[in-house]
Amino acid sequence: MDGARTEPLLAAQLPAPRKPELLPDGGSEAVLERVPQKVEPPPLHQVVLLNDDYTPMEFVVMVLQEFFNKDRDTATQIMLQVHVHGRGVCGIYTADIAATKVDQVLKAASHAGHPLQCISEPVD
Ligand code: TYC
Repeated sequence: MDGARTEPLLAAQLPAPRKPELLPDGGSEAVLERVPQKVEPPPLHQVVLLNDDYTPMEFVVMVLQEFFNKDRDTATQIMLQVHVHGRGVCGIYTADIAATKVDQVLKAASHAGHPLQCISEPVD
């Protein structure tokens, strides 16, 4: 016999629990320092309307008011920017929200029978 124990230890045979160690300040409770979290802001995406020759200007203005919360003057300016320059930014969002906006615009355009195109792209 080498003295190795084969029976399970009874509670009474277990070593007594160690006393919590005293901290240098004499207290026995640890205080965790708050560690500043380094959280990056989410990448942003811009929703861009593209020009075409067929979608009525009024429909584009309505889309900008309805889905991008623009007032009528701002919506008209953005629509004209797209009409003249080929594209225009409707708004800047997180990726999920930008994708939802694109979906809403494409569904509304398709429902109304217009070829209006809308994309989302990362903001640099
Ligand atoms: N070019 C269109 C027209 O002359 C108007 C238009 C503006 C279409 C913006 C799309 O994203 C657009 N009826």
